[in-house]
Amino acid sequence: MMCCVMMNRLVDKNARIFVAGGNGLVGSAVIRQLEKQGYTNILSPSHGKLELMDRVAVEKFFRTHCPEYVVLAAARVGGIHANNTYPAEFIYQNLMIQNHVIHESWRHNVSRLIFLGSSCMYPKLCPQPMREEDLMTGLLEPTNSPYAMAKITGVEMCRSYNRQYGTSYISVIPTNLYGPNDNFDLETSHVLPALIRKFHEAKMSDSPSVVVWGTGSPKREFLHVNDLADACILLLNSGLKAIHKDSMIFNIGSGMEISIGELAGLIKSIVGYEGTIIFDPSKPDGTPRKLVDSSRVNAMGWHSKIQLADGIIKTYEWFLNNNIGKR
Ligand code: GFB
Repeated sequence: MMCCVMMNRLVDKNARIFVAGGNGLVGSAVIRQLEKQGYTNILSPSHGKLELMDRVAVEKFFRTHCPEYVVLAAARVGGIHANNTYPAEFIYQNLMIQNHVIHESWRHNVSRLIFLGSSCMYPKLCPQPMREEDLMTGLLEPTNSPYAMAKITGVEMCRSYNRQYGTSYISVIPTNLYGPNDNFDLETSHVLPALIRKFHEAKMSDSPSVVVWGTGSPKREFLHVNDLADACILLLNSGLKAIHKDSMIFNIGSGMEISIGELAGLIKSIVGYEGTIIFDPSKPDGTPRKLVDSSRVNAMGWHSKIQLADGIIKTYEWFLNNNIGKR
């Protein structure tokens, strides 16, 4: 059920838009696409200039710069190993960042905020594809439940502020993302950048095999981050107004699922590696499937445009052009 009302409201091209987390995968894509669409007044101080875990600094930033719109893409993120190894940091840092940014947005009359959630907020064994109504209906995947709990809290904060204060804050729930400015560190990255790096380095050093974590059987849905950024900008402009607690939450996915084993084969062929793939089942598989139902945002006119193979080719080019990994 689509429970929101549409009003015509376009974001002025000179509006002050604060993109929190502008150096990250998502934030940098949002800035890139905003600039491409002619937005001229984007505020995005670096981590060094604005510590989002410092409430006083965040309050001062809002008071000084008066952003009219906020895209909250700043977060402590990482792949399955990082989530599993640093659970305290993942829950604490994400709660701090989102508490400060959402609360100060409300205190400083921000008209529209987009909060970035994650598909790991859905229950581990959620029926597929997962609908926005399925949030909080079951147990979470243990490897990332601290991160997921923090993100669920962010969604609940947006809903609560909408309900009590009449704001119109939107939560988006992207599926697994990839693209330029991703993290390619083998310990902390997500699977797609990790495999680009592993296959590239194995090709360069003539290694006979590449190790892929887990059994290779879990399935994931991948979305190029430029497509997500376009969805965020569409929603920023939508003029939606909440009239139901679930109405301001949008899954954002490509609808295309692939097993980790098949993904490894695809990346291997794009990189041009000729050795063998070895699966390491001592490493966790994580959740078996994570396909989101994107019909809500599709109904608003957004569809993903970048095919997985094309997106991986472009991301590999970016990896090479930015001298990441050993050559
Ligand atoms: O992308 P990923 O780290 O995170 O792992 P999740 C996805 C799957 O790829 C898991 C396997 O089954 C991994 O075991 N995999 C195989 C690898 N080889 C590798 C490798 O070299 N590196 C990595 N990282 N994985 C994360 C969550 O879950 O997804 C976050 O932990 C967040 O909280 C994010 O939600 C989107 O998809 O399992």
